[in-house]
Amino acid sequence: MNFNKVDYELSAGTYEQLPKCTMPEIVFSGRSNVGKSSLLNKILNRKNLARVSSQPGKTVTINFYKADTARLVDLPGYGYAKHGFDERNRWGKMIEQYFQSDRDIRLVVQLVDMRHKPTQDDLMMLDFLHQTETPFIVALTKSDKLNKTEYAQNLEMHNNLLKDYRPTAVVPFSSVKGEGTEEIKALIEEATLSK
Ligand SMILES: Nc1nc2c(ncn2[C@@H]2O[C@H](COP(=O)(O)OP(=O)(O)OP(=O)(O)O)[C@@H](O)[C@H]2O)c(=O)[nH]1
Ligand SMILES: [Mg+2]
Repeated sequence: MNFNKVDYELSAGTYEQLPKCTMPEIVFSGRSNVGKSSLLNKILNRKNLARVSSQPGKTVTINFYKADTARLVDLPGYGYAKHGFDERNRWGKMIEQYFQSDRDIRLVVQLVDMRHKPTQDDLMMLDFLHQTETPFIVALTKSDKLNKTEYAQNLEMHNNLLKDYRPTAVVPFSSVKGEGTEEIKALIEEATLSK
């Protein structure tokens, strides 16, 4: 897969707007503000393809980016406190419809903030991925914000908490330092070639 040749394709805000699945899909999921846009921009070697926001929770659509051999699918961030019940409901419905719309999902990159324990929403998502046997990796974001001791402690904590969900890999990642970029790209590449 050519990571340097990826273009924005479309944003879907309703089920009807989802594109037909015509290619393998790599899905990016995580809570609002976890660093999803930053990770996408980093692996695609772009400054601002996926918009990095200082205002969390702005993304309420599923965004599709097209590469030569796969689509990259950016799910809306969940768990943003200011979203009212209706908005959260809408989120849940969209995600559910996406996963149930007969896709060729090769890999989910689930983002979790390395500094903190997974949230209830993170655990719900991990549980869903595990239950549905969807292949996924966990990117532990903002790794640069931890000192050496915290880094080791939190890596162990996450590995322990995550192991029951059976991720293919757990990768510390920093969009600032670049840590984890090549490993995540290799795992995506491998997933697009699987089957
Ligand atoms: N230090 C550090 N900051 C990061 C990292 N990744 C993201 N950030 C910062 O965290 C904030 C949120 O990053 P985004 O990439 O916009 O997060 P997002 O998950 O796309 O957020 P929403 O789309 O709003 O849900 C921004 O201020 C980023 O600069 C990282 O690896 N290290
Ligand atoms: Mg974003």
